[in-house]
Amino acid sequence: MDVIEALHRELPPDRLLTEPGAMAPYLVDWRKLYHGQALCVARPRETAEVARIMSLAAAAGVAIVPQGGNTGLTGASVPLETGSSILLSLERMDRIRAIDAANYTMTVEAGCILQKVQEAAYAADRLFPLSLGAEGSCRIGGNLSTNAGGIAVLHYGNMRDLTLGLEVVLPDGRVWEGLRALRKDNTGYDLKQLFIGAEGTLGIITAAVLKLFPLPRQRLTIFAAAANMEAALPLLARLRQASGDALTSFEMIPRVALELAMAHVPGSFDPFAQRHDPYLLIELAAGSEGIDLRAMIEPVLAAALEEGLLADATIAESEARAKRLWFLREAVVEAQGPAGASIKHDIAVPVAAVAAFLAEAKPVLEAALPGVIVYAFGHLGDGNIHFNLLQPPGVEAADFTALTGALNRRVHDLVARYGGSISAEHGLGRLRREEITRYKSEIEIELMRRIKAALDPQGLMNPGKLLPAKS
Ligand code: FAD
Ligand code: 2HG
Ligand code: ZN
Repeated sequence: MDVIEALHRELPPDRLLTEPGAMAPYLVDWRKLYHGQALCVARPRETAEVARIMSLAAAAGVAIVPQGGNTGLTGASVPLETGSSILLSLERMDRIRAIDAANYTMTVEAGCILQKVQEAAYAADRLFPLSLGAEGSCRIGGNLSTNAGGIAVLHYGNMRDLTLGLEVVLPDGRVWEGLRALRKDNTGYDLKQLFIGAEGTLGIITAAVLKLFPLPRQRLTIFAAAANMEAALPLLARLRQASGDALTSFEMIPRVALELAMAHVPGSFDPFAQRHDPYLLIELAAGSEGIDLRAMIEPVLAAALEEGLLADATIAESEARAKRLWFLREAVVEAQGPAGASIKHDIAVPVAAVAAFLAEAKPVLEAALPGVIVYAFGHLGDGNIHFNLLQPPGVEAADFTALTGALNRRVHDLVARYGGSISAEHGLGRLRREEITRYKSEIEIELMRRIKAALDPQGLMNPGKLLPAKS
């Protein structure tokens, strides 16, 4: 009996798609760069069903590609064009299994949409702090498998820091029940860390225990115009210090991005009368009403304006205004689509080196491709910049994207010189799986291959992603 026939016996019709039209949305990535093929799309509802699918696939030697919300930016959630794998969508496993407010934890299934998790925590007077532009669509299993970052890493950490336990179905169909809700557990290797950030190459995450935090009673949102990039760093340090480390977001938006947002995304606006570059979107949060965030921060802003570190600054006077300012941050991402083809770089350098990196990188790229738009924005407080390049006017999209390898090389070699990373939060996927061989040592790649071979000896989990092809 072939694997599809066996799956038909296991799963009701709505949980197994084989018709091309029904499968189509699962086979193309968010940016529409990768168009894959699959034998079928399986949509199990329970861990036991995932385990059954995995053991049938293992017995038949068929590869599995896990998928959450399919919002990933590196092509990792879409199967290869060979059409020989099963796409396993976790979307039907979207129950919140438990919220333990006293323990500050919640146990959720991998298919839960991030926003639903945030809302459930809020209803229990708790905060689940992971937050990113795709939060209305991305799912916890995808967040775990990419070790997602987002806009509050500065204070709360990334997905790895927010996870206490996991339930994982291994490639042979056995279930590892690691749903521990402990802050301390030194009983050998921390296995959950292997699956976090593994991009589905080691097993299927089916559930997780997540950390919760006190719900902030106050937030302060500031949109500021820095005098220049160099001025941002002392401001970051002063805000952290003056607020007792209540700073949760420190995002950077260059003028070029605000302009493109205003040109392409309705509802975008310029918060200031004058033009400035760059802008900072800053947020602070305090757990208690007794702390006056505004009184703490206003003198820091006043001093920065006085000294010329800042050219202007506005504090949101209402939640609605704060939302409008955050809308600009999302619009900056959205504006890239209508602006034409783009080449993404998701880089990190030490926070103190961001200004120097940008000052060096920008002219290098502008000289390499005259007219190219350097669209560098992002999580400045984490040293993580989305150093994206947009299609120059007058150059065909195909001619521009043909330069991807050469332009990647310029950016990534410089990143390496600054002791940085070529993927701060989006992962390697298909996009950077070969590129990484230039920047990780042989020993690191070898250790990764050994882990892969130990957990997935048949090489069935998400082939062609994360690990470079063997030469
Ligand atoms: P998918 O795209 O479905 O999958 C991602 C990877 O995880 C794939 O390798 C897949 O095989 C694997 N996977 C999925 N579920 C499982 C599972 N249950 N078990 C094992 N493997 C699994 N990312 C950031 O880090 N920070 C941001 O600020 C950010 N902003 C974004 C804004 C927009 C508008 C968009 C479109 C994307 C953004 N992203 C960001 C990227 C993306 O949203 C994240 O990588 C997110 O974590 C992916 O979740 P997903 O459910 O969509 O995963
Ligand atoms: C963000 O920070 C995302 O908004 C998307 O990580 C970045 O578009 C991008 O390159
Ligand atoms: Zn980002």
